[in-house]
Amino acid sequence: MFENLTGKLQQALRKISGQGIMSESNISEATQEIRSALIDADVNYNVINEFVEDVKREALGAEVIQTVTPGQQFIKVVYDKLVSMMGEAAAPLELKKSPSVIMMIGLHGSGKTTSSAKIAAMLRKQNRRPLLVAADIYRPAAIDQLEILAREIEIPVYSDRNSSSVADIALSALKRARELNCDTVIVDTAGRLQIDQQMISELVSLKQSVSPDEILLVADAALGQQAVSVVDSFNKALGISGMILTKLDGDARGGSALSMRKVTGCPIKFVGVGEKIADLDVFHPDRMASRILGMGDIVSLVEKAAEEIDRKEAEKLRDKLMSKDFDLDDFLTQLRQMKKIGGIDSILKMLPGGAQLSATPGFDASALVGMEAMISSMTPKERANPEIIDFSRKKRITRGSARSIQELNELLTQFQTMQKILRQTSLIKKLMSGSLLPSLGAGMGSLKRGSNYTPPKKKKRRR
Ligand SMILES: Nc1nc2c(ncn2[C@@H]2O[C@H](COP(=O)(O)OP(=O)(O)O)[C@@H](O)[C@H]2O)c(=O)[nH]1
Ligand SMILES: [Mg+2]
Repeated sequence: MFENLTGKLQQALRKISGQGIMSESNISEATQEIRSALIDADVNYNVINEFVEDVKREALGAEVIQTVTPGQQFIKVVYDKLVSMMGEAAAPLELKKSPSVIMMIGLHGSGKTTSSAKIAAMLRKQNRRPLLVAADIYRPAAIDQLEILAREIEIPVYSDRNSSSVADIALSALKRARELNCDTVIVDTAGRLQIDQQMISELVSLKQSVSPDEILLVADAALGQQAVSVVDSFNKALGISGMILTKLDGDARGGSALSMRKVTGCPIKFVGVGEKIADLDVFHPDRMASRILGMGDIVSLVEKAAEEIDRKEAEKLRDKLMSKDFDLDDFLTQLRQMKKIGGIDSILKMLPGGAQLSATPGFDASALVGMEAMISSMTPKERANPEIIDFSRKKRITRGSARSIQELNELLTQFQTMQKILRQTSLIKKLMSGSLLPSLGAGMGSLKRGSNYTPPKKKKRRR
């Protein structure tokens, strides 16, 4: 599947991957080719436009990583945007009630019955006890089909060939589930060739009778853009919780897998990749993007290079923190740096004992924002010599940063403490012993809350 799309994307990207400079014109050229590849794959037009704009903007604004080519970096941008187009992360089933109910809906032939059995088999592997329910009462053959599949995978099935009420069947099935000690009920419903009112009202009454944990819409990937309107109508009438795209092993062009999430706002939870029971995959946007691009090696190369830069920045920052002439100006630069390279947490992890600090109750990294505002309102002289900050300077600084005198006092006290401790050569020992950590933690927490800052009590040394 997707061979065509993959081929075209690779062609577009290969041209750019070796290029040493990323200019507006070669980015434009590459995105133009990507655009036409996506159009051919039947991706929704608006989604394509948004995607192309995002890629362009990000590619032009991206900071250059020395160890990879700009072209490779561009591929990573395309990959990232593909992942976010498909929903970032996998969306697991949310089964909360006991027994939980999953309702399978969709057009005739989309793969509801097959997918019901596939999900049952998958859930059993996760140590759940599923019960399949035959609620497609219009075709006896449909009930047979589910029973045969259920027998094959040795999962109990509930059916009632004499009932004409799907809601009743589902309620009786719930009872049966409790008797059999089953924890998940999967209701396979009837579909039609197109959406009609009778089918919808039947599904609505079914929904009302058993209030399902999940309503999964099963759609054939080959439907492409047409599937979007199907999803929309079902969603309006019933509120679906997720989608299963089936027949991705077939000649689907990929457009629905790529754009369904963006267009409908509904996550794709699983994909069907064959007729067999095992042919059901959890939908992982990142893996799918890798597969579609077929350039996973380049993507991980760029990821590694970017991580390396973060590591070096964090090391530089750590050295600075430990150097002797650390003043408020440095503090400000470091605060900004911290934000850029993924927050204080990433630096703390590298400091001896830092992991302990970020786990300290009351420690709140968001207090850094307030600190930044106050230091920004200081003059360079004040930053270099905080001791000259008298009352009138304090009034000016707090006005400029919209903070209280008390907050500023806390910052200064805290900075002094920090500076003093940082100047001591026994810093590492202190960090390791944890005695510095509670003081920083308490200080930052109280700054955030704006309460009185109480100097940290002497803590017993941890072992
Ligand atoms: N190749 C392939 N065939 C599938 C997939 N899912 C379902 N099918 C086939 O599609 C046909 C219709 O499936 P069925 O479950 O009966 O659809 P329903 O009418 O929605 O219940 C059957 O022949 C299935 O074997 C899939 O992911 N890949
Ligand atoms: Mg069926």
